[in-house]
Amino acid sequence: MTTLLTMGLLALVLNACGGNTASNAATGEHSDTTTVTAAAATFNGDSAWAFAQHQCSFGPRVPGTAAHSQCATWLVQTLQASCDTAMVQTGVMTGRGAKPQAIKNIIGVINPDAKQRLLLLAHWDTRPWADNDPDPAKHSQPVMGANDGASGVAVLLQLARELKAAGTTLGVDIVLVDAEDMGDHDNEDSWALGAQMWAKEPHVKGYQPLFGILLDMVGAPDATFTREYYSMQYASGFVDEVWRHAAGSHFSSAQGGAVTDDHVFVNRAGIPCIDIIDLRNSDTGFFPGWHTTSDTMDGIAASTLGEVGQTLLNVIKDLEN
Ligand code: 1BN
Ligand code: ZN
Repeated sequence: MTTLLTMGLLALVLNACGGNTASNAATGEHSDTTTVTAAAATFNGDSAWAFAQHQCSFGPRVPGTAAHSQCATWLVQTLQASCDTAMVQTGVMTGRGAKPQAIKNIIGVINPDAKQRLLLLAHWDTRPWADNDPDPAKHSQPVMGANDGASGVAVLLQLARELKAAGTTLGVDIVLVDAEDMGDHDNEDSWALGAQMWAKEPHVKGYQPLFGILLDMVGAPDATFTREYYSMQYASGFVDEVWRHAAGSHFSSAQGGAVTDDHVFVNRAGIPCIDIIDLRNSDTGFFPGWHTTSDTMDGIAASTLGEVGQTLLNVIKDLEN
């Protein structure tokens, strides 16, 4: 059983997000405007970097820890500041013999009444075990998840802030999913638990956006966003469209491997969803610090976050037309 809690509907602030009406504060006159600045011209990668840093300042965001719960509170507040509505979907997770833990998907909605919608996802939890660390003594330590966790969330928080400033006519749903990274390599269904929960019961009944975009590990200075296998299987046309709007050289036209990431479960629920993920030629197929204690802010480049955020702004601007 999951519950959806709506956190503070700030109706007055919302109008500022909509961007398609104008009022004269001095005269009280109110008029509809036909021109809407679709999206900010330049995405601020430095501000996204600071959002990643802030997440890491709580410590590893492992379900059941104080850092997880404190970060959840901050994420809700931060989405509330930029979105029309913020809500939390809660559930219970069991895994690896641990006692059941509460998990939370944190959701921000922009333009709730718009018919044309885009779904944006990133996972905000971090892996409890650095089981790929070169030092086996560290395998039971948690991962800080600057790249694997905080980077995608940081881009989406900054994007929400910029959409609020610039205005958009598109409906945008930001879903920060929990418990992506609790999985075992021999059990596909043990990954992406928050996304599985959301996919069974989306925050709106009959929810059907145009597309979904998942961000995962989008912060490395040498990131390579190849075309992930499942994204191509389910939504190759949308992969092409997003890559056409790529705002820099980290996007590669090469085919990447297959990753059982959150988007797989969203696709299985009937929503075409792609994964912008750093997939490269390495031992693991991921960045060198993947699931190690080295996944810290030292490995995050504002320029890469900026490129991904700018690409999303470009896509949104195009979908508005
Ligand atoms: C992505 C980031 N994933 C975990 N951290 C998903 C994944 C699942 C990666 C299975 C490899 C194998
Ligand atoms: Zn991971």
